[in-house]
Amino acid sequence: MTTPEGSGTPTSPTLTPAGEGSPELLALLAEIAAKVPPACERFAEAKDLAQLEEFRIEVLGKKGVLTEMNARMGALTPTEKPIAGKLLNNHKAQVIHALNARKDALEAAALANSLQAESVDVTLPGVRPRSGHLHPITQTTLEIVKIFQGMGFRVESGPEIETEWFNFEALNVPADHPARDMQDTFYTERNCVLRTHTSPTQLRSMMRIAPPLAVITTGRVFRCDSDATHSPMFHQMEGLYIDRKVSMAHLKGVLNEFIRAYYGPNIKTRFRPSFFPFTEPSAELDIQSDVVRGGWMEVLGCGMVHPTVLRNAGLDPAEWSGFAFGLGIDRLAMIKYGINDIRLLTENDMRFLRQF
Ligand code: FA5
Repeated sequence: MTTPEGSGTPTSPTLTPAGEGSPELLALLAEIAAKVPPACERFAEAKDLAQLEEFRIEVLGKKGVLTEMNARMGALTPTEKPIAGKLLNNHKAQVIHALNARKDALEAAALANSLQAESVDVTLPGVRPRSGHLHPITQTTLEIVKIFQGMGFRVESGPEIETEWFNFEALNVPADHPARDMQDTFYTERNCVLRTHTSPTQLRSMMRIAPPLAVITTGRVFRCDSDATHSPMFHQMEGLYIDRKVSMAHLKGVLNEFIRAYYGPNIKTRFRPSFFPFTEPSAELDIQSDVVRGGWMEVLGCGMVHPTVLRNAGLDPAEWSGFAFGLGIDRLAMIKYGINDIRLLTENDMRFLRQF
């Protein structure tokens, strides 16, 4: 019997010349013929490599059918052993061939599947990475700074932690003023506060720069305050113009010019008389807008710099006069973009911020 490995059906080796053998041999030969071909067919039925391995163990493993038949050869006579051994080896070769054939087929199918799953369609349009942008408050700040720079104002800065003197006293805010109450102001260490407005930079600028001067400052300010139009941390822009013979008309002219430049010609505004300890006379400016109940949003306080403040900065009120204003940048942005709650600006919700 010389079947090439894996091809054709192995033929039975010759028994004794009389065609007889021991009962053990006959039983073993019958069992080989009965069990091996079904084992080969089973391999062909394996669904995947894991199942094929299960079948391999059942047939060729330590307790497998072929291994068990091999062990039974010990009970045969010395002349029968080579007969059964040869038959068994031939069948084993056929089993291994069937196993390998199925393994190759399953591996090829698995490879084809994974190639299919991992395939990339290079003709599909790419996914554009999302790029960030400036926060709406930063955008608003840059825009309004540009407008004032265009009118000749230069940008100054001041600290967020201020002495009480710069934040209050120098600005003519007396010790018993409600703004100095712990309820309204964040106190840090002795004699210092988180600045409640950008007005301290009026003093710092007048003390640093000889008049005439036109300066603006932007930055964060802090107050114990929170609702739809009040935030405990918000942004102000301070403006200060000092020269000889400055009047309220100059102030109104500059503010009107700014509001038209920022919102366009159709915006509606109104000036109201008001009071600030550091300006006399004082006023507030409201802008008509649907974002607030009542339809008017206060956006800034302003007035003519108080003589006491000029004196505190070392300037003679008989010679120098000027105007100052402090506007809420967050509120300007609310009106521009139709934001009805100031807290949205600091919640950092990307769905909100992506709109700008
Ligand atoms: C002041 O802060 C004065 N320093 C303004 C000023 C400067 C007057 C120079 C005269 C001369 P007021 O507290 O009104 O004023 O605040 C100014 C603006 O800041 C308000 O009109 C408003 O737009 C904004 N603002 C005030 N409080 C808050 C707050 N809690 N949240 C958001 N914006 C606020």
